[in-house]
Amino acid sequence: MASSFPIINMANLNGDKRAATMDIIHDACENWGFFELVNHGISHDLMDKVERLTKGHYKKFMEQKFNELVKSKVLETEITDMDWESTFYLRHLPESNISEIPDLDDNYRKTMKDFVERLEKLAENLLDLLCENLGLEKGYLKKAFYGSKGLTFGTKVSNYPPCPHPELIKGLRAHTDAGGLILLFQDDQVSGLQLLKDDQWIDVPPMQHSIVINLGDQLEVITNGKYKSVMHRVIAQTDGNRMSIASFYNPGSDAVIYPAAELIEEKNQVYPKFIFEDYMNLYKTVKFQAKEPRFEAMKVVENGIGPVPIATA
Ligand SMILES: O=C(O)CCC(=O)C(=O)O
Ligand SMILES: [Fe+2]
Repeated sequence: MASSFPIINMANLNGDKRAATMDIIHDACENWGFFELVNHGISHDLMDKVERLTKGHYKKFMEQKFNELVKSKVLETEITDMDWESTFYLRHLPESNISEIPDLDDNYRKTMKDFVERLEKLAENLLDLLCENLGLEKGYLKKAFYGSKGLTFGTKVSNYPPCPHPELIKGLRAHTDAGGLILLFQDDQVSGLQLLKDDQWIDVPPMQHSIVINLGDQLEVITNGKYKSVMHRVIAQTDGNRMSIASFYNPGSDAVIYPAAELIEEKNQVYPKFIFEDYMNLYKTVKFQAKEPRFEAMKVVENGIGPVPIATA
């Protein structure tokens, strides 16, 4: 199937190309962990506004802070405990904290609220497409994420400023995402995001008004490994400031995550059952390491022997 980065034209889900488009999504989830959406239904005007306000906000409130922070860093040898990025976080679900975040004007707050409402709908729609491809009943994945207070949805707003020595520091070190489904609005001019496929780093191509989707560790667990979360990283650039707005559609903190019974063949359950919050607590300490030891550690917890620490050196 797709030998170059998978691009999904969502308009094709409504006509005679539906089956072929669903196949591309399935292949992307199995073999790439990533795909890029066009004609996703979110208005280009809204995306342009989000981009303009985010870039303006960076210039006004973030750029100077970042420059002061990096002034004291000597870039002579490789730096592996820091990323060349400037970020802030917004939470939307279970409760929004947008009104409490400083330095956002009313227009920016409202625009981000509008944008993430559309992203939430898009995420729900996509999860149901995944259910269809997996043979799970509609709504299965949303329900699996739900927990007692509902799922969590948040946005990391990042800028990756120009870097004098991209060979010595990453924009963001390689990792898989811990959660469910990630929706990324990335800069259409300045590139940098790469994913690992067959031991090679492949660029995720910037494309105007597209939304990049990737799968987090929880979807790998729930699908019993049919779908995979994939390592990705951001390479810092010498020129240009890269904007990225990553929204994380994740399980609720007390959601119990485990492989769907329909996807366990011949009792071949290879993934553990755990509470999402326990996974996140582990993830925070080992984010920039391989995911497999995390799954193994959760199995030990499941079997009542743990928790066991993962070697971090
Ligand atoms: O900025 C990007 O393109 C990717 C961000 C990312 O991978 C993350 O925040 O987990
Ligand atoms: Fe990520």
